[in-house]
Amino acid sequence: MHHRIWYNGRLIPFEEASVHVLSHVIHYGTSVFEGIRCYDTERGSGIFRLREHMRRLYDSAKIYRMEVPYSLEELENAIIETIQESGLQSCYIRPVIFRGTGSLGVNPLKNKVETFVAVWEWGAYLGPEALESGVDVEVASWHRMAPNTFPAMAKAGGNYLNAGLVKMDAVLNGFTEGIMLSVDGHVAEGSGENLFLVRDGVIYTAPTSLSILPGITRDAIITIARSRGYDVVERAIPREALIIADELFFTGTAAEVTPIRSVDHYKIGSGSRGPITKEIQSAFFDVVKAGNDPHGWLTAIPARVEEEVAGDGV
Ligand code: PPE
Repeated sequence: MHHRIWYNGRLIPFEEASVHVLSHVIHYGTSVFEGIRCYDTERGSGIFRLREHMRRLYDSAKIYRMEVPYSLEELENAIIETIQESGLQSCYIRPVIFRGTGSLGVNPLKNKVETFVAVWEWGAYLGPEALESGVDVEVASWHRMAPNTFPAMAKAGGNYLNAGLVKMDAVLNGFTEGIMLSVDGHVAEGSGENLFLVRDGVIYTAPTSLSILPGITRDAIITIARSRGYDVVERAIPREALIIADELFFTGTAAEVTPIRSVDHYKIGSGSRGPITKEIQSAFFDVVKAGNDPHGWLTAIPARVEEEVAGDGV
């Protein structure tokens, strides 16, 4: 189903939501964006950590000197309106801020800042079996950017040229995903996911100083794991620690909590979802599926006002 797109302040039909070929973003990848999920929980539709995603979006825009013509609250309302209009109970939400037309050449300062929000249904990111059985991955030959090349804290369109190389190699080599190392060879993250490692009951993940995206699911999983009594350590992880890990799992908005069952054909742990991964995954799904929300992470989608609903049928 093609849902309406919120484009520069208005909800417009899907077919009309196009950009000019001379938009700066087409030539130079000058966009910042978010990926957010709205869940159909047992207590109604709720957006997972909307405020945190919007903060990261506005941080990304600030880093790239983009002046967003809408306040954060206005864009949150635009997202809620787009979901309401779509009629979807659960969806993936993609707000994008990009440099449009204005001038040609690298300097984007004179190019218009444009904004849109799209929503669509998106199932399990790494395949329907992945959440239970785990995925097979490789260590990628392309690394994450060095800290003095691209700002890793910005979720920018151009960053995903690197991610795309990693993903294409992985898929063509018969794997589901690739794990990138940092510029100095430590474990960083997947092409679209953060990574966690379990060894002897302790949970490890890379620090943000290694040019990973500071994932919002990563932060939620750290909170969940600590609240269940686990030690979660953010520190540089050597590549070979992947091989001897008891458990590995990915986290991300799209990937949720996905176990990894092998790396470069090395079996990880028992070769299936490990017990701590399972526990953390269940605790995560208890929030987003059951709607048990001790941390206040869900933003409810209010029902549409009555005249609008009535108006639809007339
Ligand atoms: N690292 C990268 C590189 C990344 O792209 C994501 C999200 C994460 C970590 C996890 O961040 P968070 O979603 O805040 O927990 N990747 C998004 C885009 C996936 C895509 O194919 O596009 C996502 O999961 O929505």
